[in-house]
Amino acid sequence: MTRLKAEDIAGLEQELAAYDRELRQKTGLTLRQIACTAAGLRERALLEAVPAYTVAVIPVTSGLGIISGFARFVQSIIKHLGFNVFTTVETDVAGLAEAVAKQAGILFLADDYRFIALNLVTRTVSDNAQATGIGFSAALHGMAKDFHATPVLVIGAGPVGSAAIAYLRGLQARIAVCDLDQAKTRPYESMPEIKIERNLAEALPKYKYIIEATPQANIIHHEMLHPEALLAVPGIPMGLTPAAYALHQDRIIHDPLQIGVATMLALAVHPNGKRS
Ligand code: 2YH
Repeated sequence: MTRLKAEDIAGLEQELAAYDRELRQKTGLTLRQIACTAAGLRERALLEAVPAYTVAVIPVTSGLGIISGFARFVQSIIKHLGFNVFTTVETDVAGLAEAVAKQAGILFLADDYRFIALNLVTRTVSDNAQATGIGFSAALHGMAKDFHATPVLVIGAGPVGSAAIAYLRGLQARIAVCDLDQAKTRPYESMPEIKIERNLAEALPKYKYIIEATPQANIIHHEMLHPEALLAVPGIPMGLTPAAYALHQDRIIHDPLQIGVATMLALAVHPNGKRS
């Protein structure tokens, strides 16, 4: 699992409004609408939840420790969606105590392995990997529209890719999956509706809709991509080479935290307490 680095998120807080405009232009949906669509929550229901919840972000020092700017950026994404949110002064267990003492109803916290949102009212947990998978799928759906006619290739069948596949199945999309690790694609062998692609270089040019959910850098070169390819790229680092990214960037959705965090929040306030 990739651990974010401070440079992955540096400066993005100031660009949130511009990123939201970019999402709207590319997908027809704002960040909040992408999150709500992915979580199966009406946008109005999310906004109605605003007065009911204060959100706290708790920095966690365990493992490799604090990532500079991480908690602040998570806080700014949640604020951008309209919620009252603060970052605790204390970290770890003391931060949890502080968040509850200050009446927070939803807590965001991450160590090196998991990044979760806890809803203390509904006692539910939403998970960043799952939220990222479904959030980027909803964003790609906004860009692509006709998943029934044209198949979607999911590259990487880890937690993010698997969540994307589950979401796409719910949309009755035509799905193909490619992962170098055959153990990761094995669960899909018993699903005849899902095509398993064994060779990325051979598979890529055939697909117009792509979710790139691998932690590998520079595995996708420009020549491998369909000229009209639309890509949702939650993978960090991104699998496209810098040249491929530059040539396709008008057709790519890529961010390190925004869609995942927004979708975690929408899942966390879901009245049916959708669980990861
Ligand atoms: O980046 C990560 C992990 N790879 C989990 C991601 C799950 N999709 N964790 C962030 C660690 C943050 C740190 N503990 C902090 O600043 O609080």
